[in-house]
Formats: sequence, structure tokens, C-alpha cells
Amino acid sequence: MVVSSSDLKSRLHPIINELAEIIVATWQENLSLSVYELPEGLGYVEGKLEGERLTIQNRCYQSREFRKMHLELAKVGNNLDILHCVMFPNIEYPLPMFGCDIVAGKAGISAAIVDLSATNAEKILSTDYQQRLSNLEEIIFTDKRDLPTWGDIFSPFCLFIRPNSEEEEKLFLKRVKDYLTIHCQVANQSKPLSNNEKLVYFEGQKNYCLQQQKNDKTRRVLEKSFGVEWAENYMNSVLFDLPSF
Ligand code: BLA
Repeated sequence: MVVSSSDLKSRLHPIINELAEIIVATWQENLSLSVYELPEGLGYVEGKLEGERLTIQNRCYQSREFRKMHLELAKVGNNLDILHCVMFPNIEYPLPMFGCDIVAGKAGISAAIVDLSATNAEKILSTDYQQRLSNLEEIIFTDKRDLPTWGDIFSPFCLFIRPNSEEEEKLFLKRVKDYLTIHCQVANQSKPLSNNEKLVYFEGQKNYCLQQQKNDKTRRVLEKSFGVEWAENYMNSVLFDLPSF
């Protein structure tokens, strides 16, 4: 069955479409993008084994500083809409990982997370990032959520919430745009590293990906529609592939 991508868009929670547009527009405003090819057959996928049909639509770009900028929109049956976004720096640049995930169910958004996660030896964001992030006006969200144990990769600036109103949803979107803009601005000014220094960022990115692959909630959704092997391959070749060095 051929289903056009615009069809998925019309079936997603509006906040997910809105955030997707913000992300791509911010990339286009700040970076020089070219297309990044995903592994064959994994751009648009549909699956249904036990449980409900899962539809996934991927958009992927690259730039000078970023090996891969991945935006994924997914729908599980009629219940669950997901936005997933990760920017994988080219390991020649001393940049953190940008990650964002929104999970929306019938009752609204249950999880909204955004972070810039350090991949340097100290696992601490550079002072440049810390200053810019600290300068953002404070936003108080009512329902903060606790990170799972694998979430030790996230920074003190990680925002993990359950928005409790449309206003909080909008504020979350604004914060994602803030983090993304800071990230693109710092990336634009960053200079490539020497071969020796690259190893640290390779290891840091590897650690980030290995920890994210421990997210059983993501894995289970994929397994229920596509099977264990497919889910494993998708998690380590599309969602969190390791850089080569
Ligand atoms: C949680 N991720 C979840 C949940 C689901 C998914 C169903 C549970 C929602 C909840 O607890 O309310 C599912 N997420 C997916 C699927 C994809 C996806 C199927 O991205 C992709 C196809 N996850 C990420 C990234 C981050 C992330 C980049 O992919 C953070 C930067 C975080 N998702 C994240 C965290 C949780 C979550 C921290 C909560 C996990 C927990 O409570 O155990």
C-alpha cells in the first residue's frame, strides 16, 4: 500500500506537526543543509505484527558540523503520536548531542524532553553553552518527570516534563527552539579538531547511543509492530547509530 507522507501529517497531534516545522525551519535558517540518505527502505515504514499499525516517516539532513540530523514522526494505531529528533555532530567538532522526544496519547502529551547532552571527556557542557542556556528566561513547568537510570547522559539543562496545559505545550516548543538556536549558533562558530581530539567525541557519542538504546519503552513499541530483530536493527542503524572513526 502506498501512503503519502502528507497523509501521516494530517493524522498527527497538531503540536507534533508544529514542532517538526519549527525544527526544520531553525535548521534551514542557521545551517547549510544537504540530504542524508538513510539505509535503504527505512525512510518511510509501516508495520503491524501483534497490536497496532506503526507508521514511521523520517527526514534526514547533514551539514558541515552535523553528520546526521534526524527528524522522525511516528504514529502507533490511533493512540500514540511520537516526534523524535537527534542531531549527531560530526566528531571533528566539539559539540554536544541535541535530542528531543515528544510522546502524545489520547489524554495529551505524556512525555516531552529536550536536552543538549555533553560528549566531552568530562561530560560537562562547555562554558559557552552553559552561559547561553543559563541566560534563557526561566520557565516553570508544573509536572517535571524523573529520568530513567540510562538517562545519566543528559545534562543539568535537560527538560523532561508532562505539559499540563496548551500554554505549557507552547512554552515547551519555545524552549526547544531556544536550545536548537543556541546549538546552531555555537556550531557555526566551532572549529574542527585534530585527529587525537576527535577520539574523545567519538567515545562520547558512542556512550550516548548505547545508553539511548537501553530505552525499553521505545524498543517495545518498535518490537510490537516489526519484531525483535527489526527493532534492534532500527535502533542501532537509524535511531542511534554509532559514528565511524
Ligand atoms: C519515553 N519513548 C518514551 C515512551 C514511548 C517512547 C512510548 C513512553 C512515554 C511515557 O513514558 O510517557 C517511544 N520514542 C518512542 C518511539 C520512538 C521514540 C517509538 O523516539 C521512535 C520511533 N527518546 C529519544 C530521545 C530522547 C528520548 C532522542 O528517542 C531524549 C533526548 C527520551 N523517551 C525518552 C525518555 C523517556 C521516553 C527519557 C522516558 C523513559 C522512561 O520513563 O523510562
